[in-house]
Amino acid sequence: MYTQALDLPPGPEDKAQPVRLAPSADEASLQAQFDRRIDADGRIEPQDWMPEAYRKTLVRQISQHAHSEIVGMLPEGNWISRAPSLKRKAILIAKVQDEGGHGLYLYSAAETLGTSRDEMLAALHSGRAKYSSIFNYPTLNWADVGVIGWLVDGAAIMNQIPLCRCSYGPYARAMVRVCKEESFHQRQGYEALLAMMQGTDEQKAMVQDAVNRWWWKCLAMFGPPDADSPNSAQGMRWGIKRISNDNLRQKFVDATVPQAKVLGVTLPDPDLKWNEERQQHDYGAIDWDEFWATVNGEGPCNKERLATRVKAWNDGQWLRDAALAHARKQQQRTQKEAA
Ligand code: BYC
Repeated sequence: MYTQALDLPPGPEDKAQPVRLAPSADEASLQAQFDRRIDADGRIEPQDWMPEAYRKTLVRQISQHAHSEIVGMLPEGNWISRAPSLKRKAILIAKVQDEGGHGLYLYSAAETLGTSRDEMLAALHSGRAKYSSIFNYPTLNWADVGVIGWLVDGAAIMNQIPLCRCSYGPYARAMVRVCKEESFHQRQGYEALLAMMQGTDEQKAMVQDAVNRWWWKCLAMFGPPDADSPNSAQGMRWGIKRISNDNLRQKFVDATVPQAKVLGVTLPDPDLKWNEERQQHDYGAIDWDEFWATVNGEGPCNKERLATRVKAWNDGQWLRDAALAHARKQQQRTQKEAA
């Protein structure tokens, strides 16, 4: 079920497998069965009947998530050759490799819903598919790599832990492993920043500057406010989303404030303060115009990120061709031996 992109594509003899459709007479009872399972907090598996809108929502969210992982390799990958020590370089290589692995788990999970990896990647390469806004900003210096680990991965974990309880089995199971690795990523980023904060004044200033540039972008990562989030209500009803965009953002702020204190940096928000009544932090206004411009392709690095992915795809064509030719040969040999 968890197919790989290098599986042989269907030949002319293979009939296209239609997405599982329920006979319309049974549709109401299948829908009722599906609703009961969702209400009981049960899991939906690939072979189960599901409403087409549920399938579509999952393909949208999981493929966007997968794209975010592989585009997310680029801002940090940029620093592998310039890491300040062999130890930091080894850690960064492992982290970027993990992100590639997360992309593969997620594309595999999305494929179980009947959409091929080639289709998902074509949507990314043509600019039709979204990926996280956060990866359209540049990594200007080494402190940015630490801040991505601490804040970007920190925000990602906050968003992704509830996805381990997502109603769609393959997505939920993929997220368990992803979250374990993300938690290592977050800690390595924080540790790298702690080291810099014990260094020279210039290093400390680099960390503060990176925090200033990334903080607001990280808050926007959680998506638009609940009131402006068209997909939230249905996503929550289906048990895909468990916690709303605003509630996750709030949890992230509350968790990060004490970490910033230990680190010795100031979060760049004059309105950030503890609200005794709410037992949560108040924080300032997010620039949603900037967020939407970035989501819609006008961020500082959108064009560069997409061009890099398209080039990587084109440069890898020879390898995919060779792997497919090899797989075909193997298949012919197996068929010959079986005859
Ligand atoms: N960037 O109705 P809403 C990572 C879109 S990977 C871009 O709230 P939903 C990491 C949204 O897609 C981080 N677009 O949507 C990797 C929707 O557009 P469409 C990625 C965004 O789906 C490597 C529209 O805005 N994580 O962290 O209910 C290294 C309206 O939004 C963003 C995931 O993908 C955004 N930030 O909620 C380090 C997690 N936010 O599709 C770190 C899985 C919103 O209707 N995804 N949009 O055209 C989710 O949890 C949800 O899809 C979201 C959005 C919370 C992101």
